[in-house]
Amino acid sequence: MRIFYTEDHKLRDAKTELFGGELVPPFEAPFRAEWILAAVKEAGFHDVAAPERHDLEVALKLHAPDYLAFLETAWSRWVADGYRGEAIPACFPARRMRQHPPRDIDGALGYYSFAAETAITEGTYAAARAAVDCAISAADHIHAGNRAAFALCRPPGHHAAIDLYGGYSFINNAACAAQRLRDHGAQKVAVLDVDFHHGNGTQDIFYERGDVYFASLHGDPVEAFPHFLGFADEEGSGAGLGTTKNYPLSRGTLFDAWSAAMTDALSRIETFGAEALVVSLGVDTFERDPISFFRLKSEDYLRMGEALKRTGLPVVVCMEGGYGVPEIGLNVANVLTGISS
Ligand code: 7XA
Ligand code: ZN
Repeated sequence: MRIFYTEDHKLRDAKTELFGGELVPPFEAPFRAEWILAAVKEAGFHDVAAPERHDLEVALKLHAPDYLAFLETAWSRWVADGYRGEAIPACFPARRMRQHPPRDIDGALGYYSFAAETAITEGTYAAARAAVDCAISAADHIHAGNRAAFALCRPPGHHAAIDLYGGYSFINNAACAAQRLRDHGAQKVAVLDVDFHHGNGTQDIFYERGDVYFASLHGDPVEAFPHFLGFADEEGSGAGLGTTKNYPLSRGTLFDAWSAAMTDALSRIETFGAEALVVSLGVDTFERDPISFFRLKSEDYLRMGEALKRTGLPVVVCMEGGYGVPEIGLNVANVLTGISS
């Protein structure tokens, strides 16, 4: 299996995250990709390739043009206004307020975000573009006839909605991979999101589309980020009615219950008739993840990969979350090993 990776991910190296009322070192940091890369090589995956550079053609089919322009210029606008810290939103267009993009960067940050933990920094946009390059290159690799590819994306992408960033996500890598597969001629594509957190961005992007199925297994939003999306009654709308499926799961969920939900999701994806599968892979479902509450063990990720393989579908795996413990590398490697078995 080819791994798409670029050192450009290191351009995203924020120093602050708003967490528990403090500015702390971010959970989502460059060491994550390095640990994962080392572990997958250790597991025998030596085919590591730099992604091709891509323009915004794919992303512009998913995200609003003004949103992408905002991401590109946010840091320079922030610096030009004389701020010394990292760019963090502080005022949001909440209920009964006007929904329009303000001229000032303070207002624009709030308008284009749904959460305040994620600081925009100097290299954020460049790193986000490089992560998209990994996802698109992985999709191209599948289109060329390969059964699986791993996009070692950093920063992650699955919280990035049509015109909102947050949850460490800026541009939606998995959605770009799915769109690329569609552009290559796949009539129906599925995105299976196995990160601990609901993929609100991916759901938002495809909610009204009948050509991309979205299924997500995640911590119940009644007690987990992103809090305001990911409930079981969200099923898509318009042409997309019936093509969104959410599995909110409770605190302490073990692999048996988790796996039953995945089996159900995969069976729905088969019924849908997907020709290719994009997996938003977060390993923050691990029992010792510092910000999550499922209880998966390292060996469970092997079973997860084997189940993905049994679909018989070509698979693009895009890296999402998973934090703080050395096992993130092993857990990702186990998924890839299962897929390759
Ligand atoms: O999959 N998404 C993540 O892993 C990021 C979650 C961000 C949570 C921030 C809550 N303080
Ligand atoms: Zn996550």
